Amino acid sequence: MSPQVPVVEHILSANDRLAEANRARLDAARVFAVNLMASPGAGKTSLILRTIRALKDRWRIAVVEGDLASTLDADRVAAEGVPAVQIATGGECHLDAAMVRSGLDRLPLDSVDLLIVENVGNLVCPAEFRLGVHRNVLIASVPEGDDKPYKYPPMYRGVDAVVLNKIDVLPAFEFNIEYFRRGVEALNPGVAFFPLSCKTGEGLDGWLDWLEGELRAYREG
Ligand SMILES: Nc1nc2c(ncn2[C@@H]2O[C@H](COP(=O)(O)OP(=O)(O)O)[C@@H](O)[C@H]2O)c(=O)[nH]1
Ligand SMILES: [Mg+2]
Repeated sequence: MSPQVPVVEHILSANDRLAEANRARLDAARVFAVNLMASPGAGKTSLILRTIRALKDRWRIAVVEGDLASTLDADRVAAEGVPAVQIATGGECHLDAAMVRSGLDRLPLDSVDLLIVENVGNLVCPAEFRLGVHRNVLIASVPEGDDKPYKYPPMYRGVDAVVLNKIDVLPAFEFNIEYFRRGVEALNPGVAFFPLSCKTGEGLDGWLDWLEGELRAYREG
């Protein structure tokens, strides 16, 4: 056995304990939390901005932004008038539960209904680290190609919804939605699936209805 294996297991189980503590904290404040994962440039921030604009009159929203460096995304979110915290991971390719905890420390949780977490752009590492959120969402996008579920299965397996963004550029790409969908279904049967465009707004209603439905069910449960 590799001497590295126990070390990795230790890190993951320590992370799981912190994730449970994050969940307890969110539940105590009745904050419904969603983690968005995707490659760099798939449209995580664009979907967050669209979601904020559509829902902020009905729900109190806050955002935790994860990136290797810079406050660019948090600045864009804050410009919408919602609380935003930027976590600079300093080179780490994913958020972990301790980073999310430091984000929670800096947010007014008692006056938040929906917390959106933008994970670091990466199609591999974020799948390994539980954060304590209530739902995990993967955003794929048309320019990445229709074979990504076949090549990056772990990310697709564990999520509660798959968004396919940038459908406005479908005519410019060889992208077979049925092939993509079959790959997703093989890994995660019945998962919620939302083809949409953050640019044109097409398909956004399906995503917003799902998200709001999950949020309502959580708050009524
Ligand atoms: N054509 C098109 N471009 C998009 C769409 N959504 C996002 N983009 C563009 O894709 C780039 C990356 O978007 P961003 O939201 O920053 O992605 P992130 O890195 O996943 O947060 C930006 O230039 C966006 O304007 C879309 O639906 N259609
Ligand atoms: Mg972003």
